[in-house]
Amino acid sequence: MAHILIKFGGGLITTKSKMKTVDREAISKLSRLVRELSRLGHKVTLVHGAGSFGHLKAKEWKIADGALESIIEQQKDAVISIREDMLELNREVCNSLANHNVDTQSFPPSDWANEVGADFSGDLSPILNCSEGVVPITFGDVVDCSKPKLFGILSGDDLMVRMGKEIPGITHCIFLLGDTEGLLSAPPANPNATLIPIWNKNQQVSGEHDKTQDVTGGIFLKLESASIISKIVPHVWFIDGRKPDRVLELLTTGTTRGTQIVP
Ligand code: IP8
Repeated sequence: MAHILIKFGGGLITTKSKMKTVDREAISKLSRLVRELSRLGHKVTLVHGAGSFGHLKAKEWKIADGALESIIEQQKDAVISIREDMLELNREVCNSLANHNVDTQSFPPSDWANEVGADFSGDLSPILNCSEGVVPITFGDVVDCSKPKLFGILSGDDLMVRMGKEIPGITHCIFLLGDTEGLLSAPPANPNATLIPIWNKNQQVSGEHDKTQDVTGGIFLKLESASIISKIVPHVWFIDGRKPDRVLELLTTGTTRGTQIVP
């Protein structure tokens, strides 16, 4: 049986441009997928992104830059507020999973992680030792950092790298995306963009990072993260999260429409 580490992209479970708009329909479809994977006997570990529950306020108050003397008081309020918003989004996801008979246990990074980037510090063992039959879930968050930064943004993509590397026995690592079928030859809005079925880090990509809405690294951070994971985890994929059946197809046939990331 497989152990599948899945990230629900923030753009898949929320509308990224509109403050705190959750996509319940998308989350419900993903919950059905997790139930089906569990029913088939696979183990699932989940990460989710922030979308409009994290990036918009983080951008407004420059949280990714760390503490800035001139706006520190507003930043401190924003840190509290973003953490609350992320807990709210996480509750949405967990409630939907519970409605589909999937038991979860949440691990909010602000409780257990420090520093940013894929080598952040924090003990993964509670996630690793989560009870049998319970799906552990964590998410991109604002975490405490050492001085002078004081705080920063830990992306769900960084969590994927640590977890992909350190959770023994992960067979599949899947990034579910909200607006594309996988990695494209050009940004999704370009009508000439075609799907790249298999990718390694020597292949150039002409991506785009929407800095107006995204305080972490967009597609580039995702690619870098997936490339690191592919050295350890056998099956690493970018798949269209609006088509969760493709994950089931991958598990049953060994392939699907999407982008496979190889070392
Ligand atoms: O959406 C970002 O996580 P990501 C977390 O996984 C926040 O990059 C709070 C913006």
